[in-house]
This record gives sequence, C-alpha cells and structure tokens, in this order.
Amino acid sequence: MTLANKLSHFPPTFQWGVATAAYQVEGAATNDGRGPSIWDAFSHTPGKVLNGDTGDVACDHYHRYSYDIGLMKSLGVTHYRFSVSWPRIFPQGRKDLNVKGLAFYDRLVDTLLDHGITPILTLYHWDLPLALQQQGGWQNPDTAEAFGHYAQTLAAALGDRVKQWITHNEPWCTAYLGHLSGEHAPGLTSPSAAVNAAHYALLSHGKATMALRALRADLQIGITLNLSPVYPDNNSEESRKAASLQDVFNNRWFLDPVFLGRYPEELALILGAVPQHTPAEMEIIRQPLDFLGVNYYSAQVVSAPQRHQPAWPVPHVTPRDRTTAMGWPVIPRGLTDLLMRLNREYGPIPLVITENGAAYDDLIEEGMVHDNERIAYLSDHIEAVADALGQGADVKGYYLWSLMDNFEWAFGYAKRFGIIHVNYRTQERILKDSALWYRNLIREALS
Ligand code: IFM
Repeated sequence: MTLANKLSHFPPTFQWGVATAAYQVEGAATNDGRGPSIWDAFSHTPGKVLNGDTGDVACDHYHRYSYDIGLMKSLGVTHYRFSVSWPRIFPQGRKDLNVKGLAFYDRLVDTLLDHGITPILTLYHWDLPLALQQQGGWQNPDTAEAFGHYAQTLAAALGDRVKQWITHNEPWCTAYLGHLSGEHAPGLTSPSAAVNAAHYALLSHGKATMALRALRADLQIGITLNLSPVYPDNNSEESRKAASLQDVFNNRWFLDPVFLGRYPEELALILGAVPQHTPAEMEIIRQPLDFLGVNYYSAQVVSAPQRHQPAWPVPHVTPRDRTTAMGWPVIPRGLTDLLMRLNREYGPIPLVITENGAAYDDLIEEGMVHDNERIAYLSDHIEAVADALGQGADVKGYYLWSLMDNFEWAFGYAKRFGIIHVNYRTQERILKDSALWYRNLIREALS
C-alpha cells in the first residue's frame, strides 16, 4: 500500500501543519525593544556558527509574517507552529514587560486566525534571555520561576485565541548540545551543568504547565521532545545492552521524568553525573499533559561498545541507510515504532508530530527547486504516521519542519530544511516542489 491508499487513516480533524522557531526565522534582533538572547551572544562569537552566520536578519519573518501567512494559506495548511522569543517579551528575562514585543505575537495570531490557520505556540525554542544566562541560566532554579511567570504573561495576552501550548522544544538539545557538547548556546561543556540544566528546564515545564492551567482551564498543554529510537545491530546481549543505554540517553532521559516522575538509573553511568533533585520537584515535573509533541528525524543502529571503551562518548553508531544533508540516516519505520512505543509505555497520551522534515542540498533550476529527495522523505514519514494511526496510536497532527529555509543553529544558513526556498540576500521566497506536493497531499487528505 502507498501513502495515497492510507490517507483514510487520517481523521478529518487531523492537524496538517508547518513549523518554525523565533530565532531561526524572525530576524529583527534589536527591533522594538527586543533584548539579547544567548543565541545572539553565541552566534556573534567567532567560530561558533558556520560562516559566522547570525539570526540578526534570518528570514525577516518579523516584518514579512503577513506575506508568509499568505503562503501558508496558499498551501492549505490548517495549523502553524511558531515559538515566542522570550527576550522580545521580557528583554531582561523578567519584570519589565516589552509591550511592543507582545504586540508582534498579537498581530501574528490575529493574522493567522483571519486566514483560517490555527496557531500552536512554543514558549521556549532555545533563545533564553542573556540576562538570565548571566545569573546561571538553566542551572539556576530561579530561571524555572521566571519561565512560569513568562508563560502566564503570554497566556493572559494570547490564551483567548491560542489554545495549544508547548512549554519546551527539545530540552535534550538545551541540556546536551548547550551544556555538554557545547555546539549550541550557551556553549558549556560540563556533565553536571547538562544534567542540572535538564532538570531545571523540566522543572520550568512543570511550573509553566501549572501556571497556564491556573489561568485558563481551556488550554491544551504539552512538551515537545526530540526522540530517536535505537536498534541493536544484532541480537547479541552486548548489542542489546548498548542499544538500551543509548535509548536512555536519547529518549528516557526526558520521557521518564515527564511521564513517570523519575530519572532512569543508568543516566549516571552514561553522563557521569546525576541531577540534584527532590521528590517534590519530580512531582512538579510529572504534570498530566494534554499531548506529547514528538520531533522525529532519524533513528540509530548501535553495535556493542568495544571492551574498555568508556561509557561516554556514547556507543558507536552504524548508519546503514540513505542519509540527508545533515548526515542523518533516513529510517521512516523508526517513526511508526516510536509512536507505538510511546503509546504502549507512556500512554495513553495524544501525540502530535511537532517536527519532521529533512535538509537537502537544493538547486534552483529556472526559478524552481525540484527537491524530489525531500518529497520522498516526507512521503515515507507521513506514511509511517498513517501506519501508526492504523495500529491504534492517537496521533493528532503532523507539522512539517520547516515552512521555509532558516537559520539552522551551528550550521547557520548552510542547511536548508524548508519547503519554501529563501534567498537570504533578497528575501525572495520560492515554493519548492515539496511545497506543492504537501499542498496536494493536504487537499487529498481533507477531501
Ligand atoms: O532546526 C531544528 C529545530 O530548531 C529543532 N529541531 C530540529 C531542527 C532541524 O535540526
């Protein structure tokens, strides 16, 4: 069966969306009172981002949002997932509210609704106000407090129109890439910093969830985790053990505290550190959620670590499949397996694919981008979602990453994930073939 034969698996209420994030698309880094974030500081530090790229201008979505929403409308997407830049709302992280920053999201939400597109809002997609980093950032429990207040401020302003709220995007990246590998802002390289940053980010998720619920009972609240299933390369005990450890690192580090209220014991073995935490904090972290956001890009096949190899770095990975321009193996089946596993081990919980997509080295030919590899990737992964629906998983939506090419963090503008091509010199947008393909798919699915 092909995807076309499985479209009936998607219910009529299915959310067919596209996703972006503030620092990756907005630009306007110093406009209308926005304060600096850790990503402004990081990207302006020589050597941290490829080619010295920064998010200063990005896709200029801050000024062109109305045009971009028109493009979304032309594609027929039903939902738009965006994130709010915390330092636009509180330039210093807390206290002084920047009314002009808030007004931008007010306009964005109204324009979306005017076009019949439902907004879904992420509170934190990595652009922590720099002022908070200077006080310890995610390693400081006060940041969790400030996040709860920020969440409540936004819900008071937008909660009448925005009903789906995501607290954090991919706290694994905040913790690991930001505090251990140092590839992301704030660029730290300490195991204890990573586990504690993860813990207080999770605590802030719990606090924000409680704050939003206290303010409005009609909000749907979730968290988005980047999850990546792990398969042993053979059935030996060693390989299975290596896969299970890698799974703790990739997935259970965040799934277990959010849904079970505890950290996996093996975390100390893998990371060489355990988060400082109290039972009361774990209860705050384990809030009942309305949905889990799943970001899926790839899976891993691992083999047994060599004897005497330290537990860190993580076991050797052996990709066997096609890869994207990021070097990530294309494993659509991993998405079906993941959704079924979440349902089985952490559910029942409604699931939303909050990101899925691929970077490829696109070529412009006579004003068009024939990105057939991306279409194949998308088609295979949406089919994987259909399979999970067919097997009983409660999947509410699919948000394609990304609406348009944008600032891909440490890779700057070198990696293109969009279904809309962006010329960063002129800001011209071109619908790639994948955009037209997605438009047709949505049309068929909803017909
Ligand atoms: O661009 C990122 C996004 O910000 C978070 N999830 C993964 C995407 C691709 O790397």
